[in-house]
This record gives sequence, structure tokens and C-alpha cells, in this order.
Amino acid sequence: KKIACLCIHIITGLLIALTGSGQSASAQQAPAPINKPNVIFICADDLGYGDLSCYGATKIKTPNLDKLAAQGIRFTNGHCTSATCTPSRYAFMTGQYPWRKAGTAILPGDAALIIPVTGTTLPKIFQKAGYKTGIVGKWYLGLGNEVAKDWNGEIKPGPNETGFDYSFIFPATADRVPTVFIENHTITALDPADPIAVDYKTKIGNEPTGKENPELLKLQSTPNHGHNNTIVNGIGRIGFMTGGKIARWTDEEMPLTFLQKAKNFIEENKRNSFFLYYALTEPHVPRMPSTIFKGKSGLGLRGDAILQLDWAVGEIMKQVKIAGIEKNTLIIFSSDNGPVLDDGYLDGAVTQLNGHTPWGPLRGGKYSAFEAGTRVPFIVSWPGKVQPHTSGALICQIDFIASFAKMLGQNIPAGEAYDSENMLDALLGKTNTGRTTLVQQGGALSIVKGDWKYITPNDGPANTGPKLTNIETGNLPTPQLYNLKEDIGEKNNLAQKYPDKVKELSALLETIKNK
Ligand code: NG6
Ligand code: CA
Repeated sequence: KKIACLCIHIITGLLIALTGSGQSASAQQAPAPINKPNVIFICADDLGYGDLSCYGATKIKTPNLDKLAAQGIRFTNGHCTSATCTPSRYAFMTGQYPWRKAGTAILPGDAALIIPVTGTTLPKIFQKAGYKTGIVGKWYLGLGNEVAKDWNGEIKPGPNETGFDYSFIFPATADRVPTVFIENHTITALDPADPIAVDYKTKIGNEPTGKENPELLKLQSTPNHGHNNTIVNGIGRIGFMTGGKIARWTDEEMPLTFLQKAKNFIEENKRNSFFLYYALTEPHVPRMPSTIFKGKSGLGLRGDAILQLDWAVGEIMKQVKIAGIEKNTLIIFSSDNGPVLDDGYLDGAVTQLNGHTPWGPLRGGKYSAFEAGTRVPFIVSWPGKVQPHTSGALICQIDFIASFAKMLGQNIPAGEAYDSENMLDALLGKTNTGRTTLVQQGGALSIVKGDWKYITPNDGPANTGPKLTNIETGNLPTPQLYNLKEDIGEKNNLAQKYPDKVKELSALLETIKNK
């Protein structure tokens, strides 16, 4: 009997350790008050405006996100600032347009931290208001003070120094080494006898690479893209790594680990106000979802990854419900940039597209100045508080800082986060009017004002090229002007017809640039 009893204790202890629900009743505080709702920002990676059924997709079904949208606000003019990841994330973290600062473009996987450790950040706004803050998922804003760093010790500064009480991340992208989890400052499950080293310039160690040993790959890299350095889990990566064998995640379990960590964070903090930034990796390359999702969408691994993403969002919604905090939890769902099909691997995204349109009615995609680069799914749900509807308000993730500062009565020091505008009323559906202007960053900068969009002249190629991602960049050596209300697909360049409009918008852009 004693042994049985002990067993039960051990099992309970194990369950608590695994699920993180070990908070004793006496230690519990009151749940988040209604004026300080929990905020969960779920950010997908490379998900397009047309990738969800609630945004018009017919070849794929995303029931959980459809439900989130149906119970909240579905924004049709919601944006990230930039058509790639790092600058978009820099923008919502700092409230500043990324193109103001050099070094905010796509980073190598060993880059140093690019977010200042002093100064306002989105999570710090919540921290100052007494929230517990956490990030789970993709980081990609650099780590440490130097590129050269010891990955085997404490790795900082990083998310914990820029406003997160808790962090469970991978450093860069899933296609870049090191393919490990970092919890707070240290790589998880790292065996000191097998130290890890990373190099982005020259090969280190003696592990096979995609270039030398393509026969070892389970997912072929697309020729010309690279993605042919160290092979991890049968997939060629960008960058070289050696060591840390046990610590490496496999692609199939990595998103599930993130999901569990996100659920734990919700469970552990259900009695106080919290801010969780849950940075999903789907459907970014390499698309290698958990095996139960493989082949389920009929659209190749990209579609399967979207099904997994939708499921994970449903799991978070369930967790919020189980925790009993549905009525005081605001969930935002969006994406860090627009869609891409072939971003480096032969994963069926192109060959099995089957008529799916990840960009919806928009032109371009990831890397593009056209709308599909930065206009992304954007959903806000807060049951009981936010009335379900569709909003055409022009809003951007960069506005989170000023909006939540307003909600929480926090001041932003002068000169900080100054590109962030208070859009709280739009985010909560009290108005369908948003920003009057927004600067968008593809390769070229664009400015939107009202119905008009002006794309600055740019000498870059008009297409990333059929041998690469094959996306229209929006580059043109002459000005482009579109009326988005009449021409959402940006087909009809009106620059010659309305030279005054071009002048007005280009002058306005210069003013904003010089701010
Ligand atoms: C590019 C990679 C692409 C992807 C992207 C970052 C090549 C040819 N392409 O440089 O595969 O990793 O960087 O994507 O290396 S993002 O969504 O994180 O910005
Ligand atoms: Ca991205």
C-alpha cells in the first residue's frame, strides 16, 4: 500500500513537473483584473493573407483560427511593418520602424542582439504594469553582445534583458543553426561533454553537409538557395554546427515543445496578469511538421504545417478556457510577413499548391513591397469585451506598444517607440478607423495614406527570380501609385495620371523618414 501511495506521489509530482500546474492554492493571487487582461500575441511565421479559411482560403480549412476570428475582430487591413521576419519583429518590440536602424534585416543565426537593452520595448510596457511576461518560440533578434560567443555558457543579453521574465526560444530560424532550444540563458539538455560550436563562415566539425552528402537528406534543398550546410535531422541548414547532439531538437517535435511551454506559461500565470508572445515557426521552412500532420492537407508540407499551426492555436484557446481566464484574456493572432512557396526546400509547396492562393487577392508575397508582403492575417479576440466583426481599420503590429501603454496607463518616454500609434480603440473594435498613414518595407519602402499607396522607385530586380523564391518584389525604377480601394491587386499604376498625389506621398514619406 505504501509503495502504491509513493507511486501515486511520484506520478503526481511528475505530472506537475511536466504540466507546470504545481502552484499551491495558498500562493495563488487573484486572476487578472478586467482592466489588466492577459494578452497573448500569437505570431505565425510567413503565413499569408490568403492562407486561412476565414480570410477566403478554400483549399485548406483552419477551423480554430476561423473560430477565433468569428468570436473577435478580423482585420482586413492589418500589417506587419516589413516583408521579412527580423525587421517586423524589431518593429513591434521597439515601436520604431526598422529601416531607421542599420542591421535590422535578415540576420545570420549567430548575430548579436539588435534590440537595445535600455529603452522601451513591448514586453517592458507589460512588466511595468505588473504583468509577468514570457516568450515562447522563434526569436531571431540576435543574442549576446558579439557574433562570436560561447553557446555553452550563459547566452545574454537576449529576450530576458529586453523585457521577458521567461524565455523559451530557438535563436534564429528553423533553417539556421544552432537547432537548439534556449531556456532563459542556457541551451536545454546540453551535455557538457559534447560542447556546441557554431560558424557561419567556415565549416567546423566533421558532420556531413547538404552540399557534400545530399544522399543523407530526407528533405531536398532547392538548388541555388543554399540550405546545404550542416545536416540536422536529415535537413540541410544555413550555417555550420558541431556538438550539442543530444540538445538538438527534431523538426517534428519542436513546435509541440513550444506549444507545451506556452500552455505551461498560461497555466502557471493564470492567477496574475500575463503577456505571452507565442512565436510559432510554421509555415516557415523547413516545413517538417509532426508526423500526424504530414500529408493531411493535400497541399504538401506547407499546407500540413498550416494545419498544425491552426491546431496549436486551438490548443492555446482550450488552455485559456481550462484555466478559466477566457473572459479576461485578449488573444491577437498575426504573421511576421507574407507568404512564400519555395523558400529553399523541395517540400511540395509549389508542386502541390492545387490552386491555393496564400496571398489571397493581393500581389507579391514575402520579400515584396506589394501588399502581400506586409498585409497579413490579423485577428483580435477578447470574449465579452470585443464584439465580433470585420474591421477595415489600417493597423500595424508596431502599434502594440502605444496601444497597450494606453490600456495600462503607462507612459512612453519622449523619443522612444515614436513610430507606434495608439490604436487601442481600433484593436478593441470601438472604431473601424485606424492609422492615416503607414510606411511599409519590402525591398523598397512604400507609404499608404487612405486609399493610396506609393512605392518608391527602386533599381532592384522586379522578381526574385524563378530559380529562387519567384516573387514579384514591387521594384520599379519609376514611381508607383495604386488606389488600393479600387485596385487591391496593385495592377494599375496611376503614378503618371496623378503626379500631385505622387509628390504628396513621397514628401510625406520623407517627413516621416526624417522624424
Ligand atoms: C533567407 C533564406 C530563407 C529564410 C529567410 C528568413 C536563403 C536563400 N533564404 O535568407 O530561407 O530563412 O532568409 O526568413 O538563404 S524570415 O521569415 O525569418 O525572415
Ligand atoms: Ca517570417
